[in-house]
Amino acid sequence: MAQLTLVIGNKNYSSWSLRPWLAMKQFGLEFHEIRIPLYGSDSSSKTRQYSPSGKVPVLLHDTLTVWDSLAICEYLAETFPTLQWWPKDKTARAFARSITAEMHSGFQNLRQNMPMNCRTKYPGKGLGSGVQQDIDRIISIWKESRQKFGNTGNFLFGDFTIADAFFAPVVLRFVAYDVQLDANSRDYVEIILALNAMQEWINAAKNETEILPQYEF
Ligand SMILES: N[C@@H](CCC(=O)N[C@@H](CS)C(=O)NCC(=O)O)C(=O)O
Repeated sequence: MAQLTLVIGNKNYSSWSLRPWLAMKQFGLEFHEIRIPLYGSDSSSKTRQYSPSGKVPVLLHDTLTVWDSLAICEYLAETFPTLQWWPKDKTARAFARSITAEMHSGFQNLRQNMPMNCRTKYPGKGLGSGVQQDIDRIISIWKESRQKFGNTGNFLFGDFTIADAFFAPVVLRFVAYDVQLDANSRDYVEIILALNAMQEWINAAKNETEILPQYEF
């Protein structure tokens, strides 16, 4: 099997990069990592060496380039079909795909007002227009997933799936901005934070030196 290479942005800020990175770690895939700090003078030219969209993450595998976090996870699910990337049960899988797609295409208010930041805490900040609605919807997604499908484990569908990888950046946003959560969401936040891979990502983020003022308060 050819080597897998994942091109990512800054670990402190790049929420899209975290998703496939975490999924690959959780499913035990070995991969080479290329980190391109974003929004520097040469970031765009460096990113475009790998990414047709000029954005990260990008997966390189043999002669193939896959860009976009969801496309990467779906490609990995097809390439490593013995691993359980999505829930086994069809109903649970449809639900998992729906909430993953909802995360992928939605929650603009949360994204804009509460940028991911692993190393700085901004308690109470970021509650701009529409953010509380996004937070409420995420709390309700986590509750419904775990209640309906999660009784075999701690994650949204019991075992870790792509859906958890997609909500992991939100976990970091909730921690950074000290968002008020219900008991179920607090528990889920702790479960995700306790993953070795998450700790590895956070520690690496803390060691990064780039500061992007547009993502700081
Ligand atoms: N929908 C894409 C979004 C990727 C994206 O927006 N990546 C940001 C970093 S987190 C980026 O590369 N920004 C650099 C730029 O826009 O120049 C995905 O899921 O991968």
